[in-house]
Amino acid sequence: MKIAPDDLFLVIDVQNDFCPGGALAVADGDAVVPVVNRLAERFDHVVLTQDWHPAGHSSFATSHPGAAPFSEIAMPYGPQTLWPDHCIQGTAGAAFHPDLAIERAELVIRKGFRTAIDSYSAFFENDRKTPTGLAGYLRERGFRRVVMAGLATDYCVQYSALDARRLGFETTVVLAGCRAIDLGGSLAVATAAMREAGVELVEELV
Ligand code: VGL
Ligand code: ZN
Repeated sequence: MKIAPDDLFLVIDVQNDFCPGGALAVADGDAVVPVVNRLAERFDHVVLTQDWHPAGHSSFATSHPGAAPFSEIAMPYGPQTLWPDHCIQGTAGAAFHPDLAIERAELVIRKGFRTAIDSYSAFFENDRKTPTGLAGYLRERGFRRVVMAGLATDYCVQYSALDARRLGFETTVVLAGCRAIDLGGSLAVATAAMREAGVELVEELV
């Protein structure tokens, strides 16, 4: 794929808490860092997302007495997986991986900052309705295609890719720059859903 000036590289949640040693570590999560850095150099425009929760966020198992991390509960907006406390605003865990090249990022979009609702997607909170503002930003700047990578393939990358497609952007996910949580087969489900929606899945961007 030739990279065009109206292609955007969207880097999803490459933060310490999703890397080995972090609160919600994704296996091999830090392996995406050099891949993402190399990809970012090839694009004219780069945007980052940052999972950014207040302490006591409703997606944390600790906010629901008796609930175990990785179990699921019903929220007013639908089913919600409960996570270990992670990416708490201002903590080291919420910071970007120290080796992530962030200098060229033109925008950092933070998400998950409302206590009552989680936000996997870079575009909408988990009600799939409340916008983050990213779609308006991308449209106003005239981007046509969104190429993305980051963490985790089956959660924030998947939700962001499905929404980007739904919003009418050409959408590519570079799998070499992604790693999955893979909870109960969620990676296979996510991969099928992205394909079905017309998201282009590639191992590398050639
Ligand atoms: C994520 C679970 C909870 C992600 C964020 O970045 O994929 N997953 N918060
Ligand atoms: Zn989160």
